[in-house]
Amino acid sequence: MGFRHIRTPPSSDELFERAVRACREASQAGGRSRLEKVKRRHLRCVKSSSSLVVSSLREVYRTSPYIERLHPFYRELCSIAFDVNTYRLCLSRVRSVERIVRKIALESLRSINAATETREVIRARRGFFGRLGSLLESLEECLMLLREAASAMRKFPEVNTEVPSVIIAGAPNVGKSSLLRALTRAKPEVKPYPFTTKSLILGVLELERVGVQLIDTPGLLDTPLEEKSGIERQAILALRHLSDAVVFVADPTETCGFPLDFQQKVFVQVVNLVKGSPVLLVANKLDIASEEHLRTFESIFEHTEYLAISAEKRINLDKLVDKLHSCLRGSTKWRNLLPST
Ligand SMILES: Nc1nc2c(ncn2[C@@H]2O[C@H](COP(=O)(O)OP(=O)(O)OP(=O)(O)O)[C@@H](O)[C@H]2O)c(=O)[nH]1
Ligand SMILES: [Mg+2]
Repeated sequence: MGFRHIRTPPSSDELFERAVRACREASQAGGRSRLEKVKRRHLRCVKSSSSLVVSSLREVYRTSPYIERLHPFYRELCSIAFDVNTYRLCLSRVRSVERIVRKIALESLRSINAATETREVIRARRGFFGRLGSLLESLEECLMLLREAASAMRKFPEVNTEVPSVIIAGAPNVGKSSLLRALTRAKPEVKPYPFTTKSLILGVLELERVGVQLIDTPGLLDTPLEEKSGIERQAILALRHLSDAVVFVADPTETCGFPLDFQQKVFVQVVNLVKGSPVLLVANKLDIASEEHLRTFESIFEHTEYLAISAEKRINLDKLVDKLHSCLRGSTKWRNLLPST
């Protein structure tokens, strides 16, 4: 699903101005009598402005994604970014306004054709623009919401939902982005303070000719799910809907600023969220971790199996890649993608 090319719906003022312009440009017409000339001019005016408005409104609802048809990950992302119910109502409102515009245009064309005096022709044309103006004005709130939704969707990460995905999760400042940098060509920001990553960042790791998608996520706090911030919720959505495996990055040195028992609570939350997908626990910053750090780490993480690595100094990354490989090899997505030769 590509969101980059979603068009921005016009405002109602913009649409009305375009309609007036289309009328002006279409108004050159000949005819035998004065009445006939005026009629032809105004018929062309109403026809071209109404068809411009109709096609613009059609484009709005044809190019706006149907939320129901999106992958569950994007569906939930939409519901975080904007009011999905109003979005749906607005799309159907655009449809119905498009129908009404066609109807009032037809009525005006009939009145112009039936007119016996130029005054009547002008009245019919003015009537058309009067109704068109108020119809479009009544649509402004919806067009505004659709514009906001389009601009939010354009910023969505371009996740490939068909390829195996590994989510890199953990508390803030533990080295998640450093790991993505070390394993892929992606260049996420790495800073010595928490909350650097504010959205999902993608990288690709080639494993046996399969491009595995690695997704770096914003740091998670140990708060209950319903209290998560908008930024954290992106990480939750990725874990819930996209993860074929998770690399949970912990920092045994606690230089990240988050104590180990805090990180362990986040770990439990992640394991519960991805029910079913394997979660690989890694202890990062091995280059500065002491024996003591690792012993405390092991006892707080209740002797869960883990791999000690250093993302920055590239220690044990080959072992991590091997582990990921064996986790993903069995997945359906993997089998579907692996070239049969
Ligand atoms: N010594 C050492 N420092 C590391 C290692 N990996 C990451 N760091 C440092 O840890 C800090 C945080 O790194 P990031 O990769 O930005 O951490 P993050 O988990 O993505 O942080 P947020 O996006 O804020 O959640 C930076 O100062 C890194 O240089 C490592 O293996 N060893
Ligand atoms: Mg980061």
